[in-house]
Amino acid sequence: DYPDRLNAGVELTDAMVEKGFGDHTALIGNGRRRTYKELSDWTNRLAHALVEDLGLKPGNRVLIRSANNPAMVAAWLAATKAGAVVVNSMPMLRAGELSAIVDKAEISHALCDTRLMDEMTTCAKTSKFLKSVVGFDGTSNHDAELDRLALEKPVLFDAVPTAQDDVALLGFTSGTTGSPKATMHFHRDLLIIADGYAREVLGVQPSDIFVGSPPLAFTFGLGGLAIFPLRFGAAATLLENASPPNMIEIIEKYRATVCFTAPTAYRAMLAAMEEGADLSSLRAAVSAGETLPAPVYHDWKDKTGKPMLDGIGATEMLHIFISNRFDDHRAACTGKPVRGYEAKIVDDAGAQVPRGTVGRLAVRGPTGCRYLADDRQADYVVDGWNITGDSFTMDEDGYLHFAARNDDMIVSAGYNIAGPEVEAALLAHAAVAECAVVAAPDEARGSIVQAHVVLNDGYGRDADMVKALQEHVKNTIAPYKYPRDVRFVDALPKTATGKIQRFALRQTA
Ligand code: 3SK
Repeated sequence: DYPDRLNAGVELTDAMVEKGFGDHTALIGNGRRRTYKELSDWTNRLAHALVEDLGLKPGNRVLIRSANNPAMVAAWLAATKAGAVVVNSMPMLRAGELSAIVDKAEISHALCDTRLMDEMTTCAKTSKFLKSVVGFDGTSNHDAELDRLALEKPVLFDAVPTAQDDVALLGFTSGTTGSPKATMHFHRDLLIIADGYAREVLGVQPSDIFVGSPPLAFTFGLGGLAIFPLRFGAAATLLENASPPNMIEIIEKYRATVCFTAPTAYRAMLAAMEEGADLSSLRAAVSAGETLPAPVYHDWKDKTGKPMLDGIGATEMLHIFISNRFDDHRAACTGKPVRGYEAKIVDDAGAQVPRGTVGRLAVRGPTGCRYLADDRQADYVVDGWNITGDSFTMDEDGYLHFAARNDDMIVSAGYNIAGPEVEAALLAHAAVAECAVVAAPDEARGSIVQAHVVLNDGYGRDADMVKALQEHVKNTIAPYKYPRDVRFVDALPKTATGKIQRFALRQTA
């Protein structure tokens, strides 16, 4: 039950001060700690600047561009308090990718870490929607335009009394086609994921200290590294470069208790434990974003004596909706629905399949998919059930087991990479006549992007060409999407009507 008037930005800051958490640490990052009172003051000052200096109006769409740091969290909360609809974006995105988001979401204001301004400025030059692009200091030294505007503002702000079902957040997902889709989430949704998953499954306490790697631009990261700790008076550590060694350093330094990351990073942490890394403070290790291999689950249990909690979420659903529990966990199993959610397995016609049969995972609950202006809504939500892009089985006891992705999405080390987007980037290289991109299994990353490439005449099939194509992709779209495996072929397998048979390539992967 939430009140009709609800502003999630207020609930995660000012309301926490009122509840007595003012002196508790809220955020740790870039060498500084901020209490809940400091976060409340900071976000109120920023909100004043957004409204009074930048002309932000309730309902305006605001893009935030930053790596994970306290300043990004403050910018997000401030814009939310001012009634904006926020899009958090990945720091690695190039101007073309930013433009696609700005156009789709009709972004009027962009708040950008000054260190990432170049691509933002390029995007702004051609945008018909952007009215204002302002820099903030991601290092928290308050040394950028937005920080200076905020500095003299009052520490109290009358937040916009948004309705609980006003849209607060647009979560972007590139989907299977590479054309970005935005999922709309309400103010109440931001609290539901905390009051559901984080409370029921993780039992978050004010003494918890969170650490993890998913970008705040990905709703997995926004929930796990901002909403969940702030909802319960806990502390979030934010790392701009959340490599496994950096996460280990933070876990050891702050005795972090809850970790959100993907199996690839847990595998590296397990190896570091052999070398003496001390992860004993972690009481909860959440794994999601890609399926958890059974050996990682077992190794973690053997070395820490605690379970690793595998779960599945989706940007469409906002966060994790099926999960293992501390007292109910198994290897090679995603667990059972989080309280409030229901799951079933259906065939292509939408009929429920018998237990043990592979089918599409359908889920419904208090959060769900609302695409922004996208015809795919009717495919994703059918009779109130969200039909996910994953194939699962449900066993006799109601546990859910992942089988495969239904589509062309490649999940590599926790990143969702749309194959067609990589193909488009490769095709822009003069040497490439045709190409097809598929997922290839990889021990460390779960899957990697594998490109099958037909070259134009006159280009050599050698290591230099592989490197050139990889560099080209890295310079065209976000670098993590580049094909780690490039194979040259004479021709691509095709149907009689000329469609590329990617399934045939997957079989050779
Ligand atoms: O795995 C995902 O795609 C995901 C998305 C949003 C929130 C949480 C998760 C695990």
